[in-house]
Amino acid sequence: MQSIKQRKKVVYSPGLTELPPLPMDVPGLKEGFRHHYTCHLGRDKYCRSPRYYYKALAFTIRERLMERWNNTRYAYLDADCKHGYYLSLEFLMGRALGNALLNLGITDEASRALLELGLKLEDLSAEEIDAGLGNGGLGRLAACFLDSCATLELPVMGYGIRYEYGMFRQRIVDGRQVEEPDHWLRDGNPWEVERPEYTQRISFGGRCESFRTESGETSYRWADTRDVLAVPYDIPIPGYRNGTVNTLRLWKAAATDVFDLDEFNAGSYTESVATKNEAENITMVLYPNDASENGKALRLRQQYFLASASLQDVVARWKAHKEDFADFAEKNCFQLNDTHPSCAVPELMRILMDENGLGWDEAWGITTRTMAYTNHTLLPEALERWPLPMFQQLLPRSLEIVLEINARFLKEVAKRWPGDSDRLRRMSIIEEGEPQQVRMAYLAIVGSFSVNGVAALHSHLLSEGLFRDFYEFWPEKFNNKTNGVTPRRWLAWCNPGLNRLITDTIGNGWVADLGRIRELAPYADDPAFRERWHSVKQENKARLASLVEAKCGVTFNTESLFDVQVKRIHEYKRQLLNVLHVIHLYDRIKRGDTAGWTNRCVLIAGKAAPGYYMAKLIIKLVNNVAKVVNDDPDVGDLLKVAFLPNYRVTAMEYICPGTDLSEQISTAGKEASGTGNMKFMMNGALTIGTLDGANIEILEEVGEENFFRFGLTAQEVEQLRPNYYPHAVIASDPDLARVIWLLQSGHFSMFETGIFDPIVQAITSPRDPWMVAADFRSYVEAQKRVAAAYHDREGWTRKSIINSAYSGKFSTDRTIAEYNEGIWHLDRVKAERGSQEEDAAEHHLEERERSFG
Ligand code: 26Q
Repeated sequence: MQSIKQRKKVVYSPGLTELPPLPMDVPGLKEGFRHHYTCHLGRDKYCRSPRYYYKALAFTIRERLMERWNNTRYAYLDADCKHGYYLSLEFLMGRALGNALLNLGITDEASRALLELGLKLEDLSAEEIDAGLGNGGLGRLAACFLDSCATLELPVMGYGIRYEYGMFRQRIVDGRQVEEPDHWLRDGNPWEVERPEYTQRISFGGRCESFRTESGETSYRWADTRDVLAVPYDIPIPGYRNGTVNTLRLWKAAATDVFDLDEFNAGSYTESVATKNEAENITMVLYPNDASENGKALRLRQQYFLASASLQDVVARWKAHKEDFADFAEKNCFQLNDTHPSCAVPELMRILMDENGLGWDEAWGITTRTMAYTNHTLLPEALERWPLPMFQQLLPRSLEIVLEINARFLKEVAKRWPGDSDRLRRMSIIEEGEPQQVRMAYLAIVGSFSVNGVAALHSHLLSEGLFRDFYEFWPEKFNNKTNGVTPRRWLAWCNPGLNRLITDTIGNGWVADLGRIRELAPYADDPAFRERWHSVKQENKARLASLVEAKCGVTFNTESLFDVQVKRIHEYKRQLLNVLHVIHLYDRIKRGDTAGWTNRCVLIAGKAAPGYYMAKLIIKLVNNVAKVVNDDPDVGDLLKVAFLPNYRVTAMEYICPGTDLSEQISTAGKEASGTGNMKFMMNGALTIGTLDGANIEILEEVGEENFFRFGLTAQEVEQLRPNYYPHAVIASDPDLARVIWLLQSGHFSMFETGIFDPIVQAITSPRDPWMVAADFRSYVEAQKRVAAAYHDREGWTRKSIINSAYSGKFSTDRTIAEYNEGIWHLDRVKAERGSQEEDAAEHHLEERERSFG
């Protein structure tokens, strides 16, 4: 056993960095603003550009984060605490300004300071471009997690990639999606701090050599590599009014210096510059697919780049303070956000063995006690696989290690199930075939001590289905962590009207302890409270309606039911089922079947992966149906349809507060969790949904009478599959038959004959994996219950209040507390508080200690 090692002594000069705290009041903020506007940005009284107003405010806030950021770092260092690292190819952060103001507790002060300068906070806020460094759910979850880690005072750092181009911007031309590059850094990013002093060197290519060490052991060397530099950019992550500011570290690729380039290029200048380009390409663009795009070498480069840079960074910091790796696993934990960063498993092995001289067993012990893997998908086709030859070429040393991991692992499996060669084939990290493939999920499972799904049903289906063999081998590794969303951004910030009403009613404790929002439940029976709740919803609907008017030219009447489905466009999410219902409503209107009608505004938004033909066709269909419906004078206010372009974090901040009905209608067993469903619920929308993902848990919280459930269960879906005949379903349902007929007859494609044939084919195919037709009747009946319920305004408002009141479970504070209790085991570390935090925080923290331990 090794003895307890002392921390190395660090020498620093406090005099260099000690400053008086910056004022957080109105005069202080005004002063800061003027200083940055004139002295820092160099603008004068004649420049009246909102962009510079925004920048001046951003810098004013940023410097107030800085002192807390340093204090937090010092607190973590002093505590010598265990750290968590969230490794993710995506962080869908959205805007930072409002979040920083809210979490610092100076929204009102900033607002007033600006008013006194003749400016409006909302106008400045609108200047900020979203940091769209993610596709959807998985990326936004990472962002919500960071907010909760900082709020819970957990020493967790995010590691990601600083993509030059984030998620593409979507425009709609002739009803079709057109992608445009998102050059979000063009005007600079006031929220990042470049830290070239922590640059790491990342190797690619080359070959492996073995050699004898002086002590006579075999060791390995990775030679003739092509190297790239990883330069970190740090982004502050403020906790909610607690003085904590954590770090999101994003890596940018840069070429190594020119001398190195000359080696490869035999002194050729132009070749040299081209190589520089190749290096910098690694972090140029986010892959815009939310299901794995297999076989793109650049994507594998990105993944290894992130894993290697982050691990080297952590190990370098470790070695600055510690003599050896004896308690590395007790002090560090890496959470892998899906398999995307799972190169981290062989990479940590390589760093420990090849660069630090540890033996296999010791390195493997450390690796498998520090890695934890979260799965986000149930679709087998979305599991990441890399062709072995590509892996070999790009990461020869990693592959060697993966093969050794696999050989040792399969030996254990064979011991447990002797002679079961089929099981070995099924469980092998290497899939046989032409070419062989590396199964990244299996690598992640074998290399981790924890494997979790993101909702109860999802985790259950992982153990029973996708990862059954592994569950049988290691049942203790498998666990569930139901997703959440941060109530700071997704209620307190995005819905100021509701924030005020809730806070007036039960105080503001709910913001940092969402369980307490349950105290609203009794007020559902109070008519005066319901009236206030309803009028907040109406204001939010008006705000959403103006957005729709401005971006789509469609007029939404706020007296109508606002029926919303916003998420990535995917067949399994069944935007098609929504459209079929819209066509059915249109058909009813045209037939005059409108007795007891509820006026409805249907809003759909979302991006399609650029290469996903059917998803793009669905967007076209939504737009064509919208055009026919909205232009038909017979329809009027009975039904409106709009497709809102360029859905993103900021769009959702306007959409969820103004929504009455949240569409969560995926084929049961396909949506791992969903998180949009939680944002809507918090903001008082009712859900129409299948028993899928976290919908099930939402239903459990609110009860059947406050949720519109429909459709086959996951089990029924699989039972029906072999005997599914959509033609028979259509033949026995005249409403569906008419809808299909309208589609086929070209009613929505007058001058574009046959463009929707592939959609009709998909729906009518017995092999339709998403079984759209199977759930049509049940969906339409559920929508009838929705329409009837909306007629009863008091009843609806009651249900709306109940939905918010029972949304406490879906705070990422609860999710993160569970990650920490079940997986990370980090101690909370309090950072020094400023005066601003003092009053607000003490109160919340005590409350939270009681609920989360
Ligand atoms: C992989 C390899 C190559 C290129 C792209 C990808 C890739 C990128 C993003 C694969 C998947 C994603 C994103 C997946 C995702 O967002 N999944 C969602 O995660 C949410 C958070 O857990 C869940 O709520 C959703 O149910 C799930 O669909």
